[in-house]
Amino acid sequence: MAPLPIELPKPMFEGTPQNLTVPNLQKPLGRPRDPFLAPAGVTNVARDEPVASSDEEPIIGEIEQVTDGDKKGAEGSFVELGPGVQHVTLDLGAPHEIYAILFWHFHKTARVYFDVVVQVADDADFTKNVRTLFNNDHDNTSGLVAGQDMNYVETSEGKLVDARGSRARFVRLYSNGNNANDLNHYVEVEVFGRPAS
Ligand SMILES: [Ca+2]
Ligand SMILES: [Ca+2]
Repeated sequence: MAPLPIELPKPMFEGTPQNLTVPNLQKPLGRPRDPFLAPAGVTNVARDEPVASSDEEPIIGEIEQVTDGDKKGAEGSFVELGPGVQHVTLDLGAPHEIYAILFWHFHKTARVYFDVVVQVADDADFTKNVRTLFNNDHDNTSGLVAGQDMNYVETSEGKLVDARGSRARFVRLYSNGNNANDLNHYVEVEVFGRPAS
């Protein structure tokens, strides 16, 4: 086992604001995230892989920015999807053993994105062998299934979800606006894994 080779973007703000009035909000750790251990040799297998979206005509930017390797928080480094429930689906091209999914919706300012759900599946339409790895839609607004995970504040560290070695080709992330507006954003999604044997 070895720590994931995570490369973080430059922070856009210091600390974590305490004045966010969001229910069920995870308390900030107050220090860098602990290293995440996975089998040695696991890398980001999502880089430059194709992405589909429920909003194929983003308001700002291009869907391809989800996996282009640019993780900067600045204007021009995120794609903006329309209001309400939207999702992006990454195609890894072949089945992989997935150990972690790391994603940044937006980290220019501190925000909380709502109804964040992360799933993996064997098919692009998410009908075969769907597994939910993270879900903070506690009241099932999105109609997938109610989740138990907490809301969290976006930072330059991104959100890391333990995928526990799940075998899958497709990764999907849902969101439903954020505490600043109804829109949905992605700076980058990384999938740490290796080809399934
Ligand atoms: Ca990007
Ligand atoms: Ca909800």
